[in-house]
Amino acid sequence: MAVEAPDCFNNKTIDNQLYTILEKMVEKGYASEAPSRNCFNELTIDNQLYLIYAALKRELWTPTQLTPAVWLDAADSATITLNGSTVSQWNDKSGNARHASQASAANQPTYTASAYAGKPALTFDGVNDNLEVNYIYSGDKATIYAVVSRLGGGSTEQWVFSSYGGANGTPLVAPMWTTGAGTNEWATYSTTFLPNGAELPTDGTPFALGLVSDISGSVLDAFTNGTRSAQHATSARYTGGGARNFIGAELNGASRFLSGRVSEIIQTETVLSTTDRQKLEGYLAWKWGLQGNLPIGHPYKNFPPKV
Ligand SMILES: [Ca+2]
Repeated sequence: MAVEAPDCFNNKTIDNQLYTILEKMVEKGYASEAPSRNCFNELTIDNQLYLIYAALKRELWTPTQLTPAVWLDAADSATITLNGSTVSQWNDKSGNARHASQASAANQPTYTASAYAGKPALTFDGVNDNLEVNYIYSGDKATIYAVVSRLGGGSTEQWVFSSYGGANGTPLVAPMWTTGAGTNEWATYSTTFLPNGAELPTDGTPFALGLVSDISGSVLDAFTNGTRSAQHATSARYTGGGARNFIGAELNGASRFLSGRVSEIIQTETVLSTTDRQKLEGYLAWKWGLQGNLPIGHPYKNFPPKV
């Protein structure tokens, strides 16, 4: 995108022209901090240019910075095993080999290369599609973020990701949505639903949802597109049944099927700091074209996070 140069740029010394460039890079997020103008102007032009070059070399931030427990990314086609047009396996990028898979062709989600704005997703039919994730967790702290869209129809309650730790219990990081009982909200599940009060976006509209659970701290926070949409004071775990996790279905993989699309899922076994949570929100927003939905004042509203 071309930007208009300031009128007085050519009247400045080279020192001050370079400093103006560096200031603009800080504003756009390419550099985190500029030295004072006096310090900068005392450097040789070689070193001034090197400072700018080093800032431009900064890489985009990715979830590897969080050491995720599970990371599933539909934009990385190398992680997807197709069975014709459906997906038999979605490989975990965390390095932990917690892959998601489905052996039965009739129950495999469809790979949609251009689900919205040219971006891919796995499409779950709301009838029987689901993937089982090779991951069991019953610790105290967890964060899950997912980029999803709802397609309408199907069960009144639909699970995006069912997290289930068996007899030891699991944190309540199991995003689902419900259109039953007069609600049209996304929620999580304990022994009852915990709706977050956030209306679901229009069917077909992708959005980023997040759940942060700290059992020992009795905190369960919900986030929608970078905005905290609910807080629940709860120390509950979900216990009972077998320890299995599914995308697109309830804990047994046999009900509450998702009629919707999933583009990315990231889970950590930590409660993210605000700084890290906002980086994750910024990463997801810019990757999936959702940055316009971040709230005013979000640190990554205007540029993506960098390392
Ligand atoms: Ca099916």
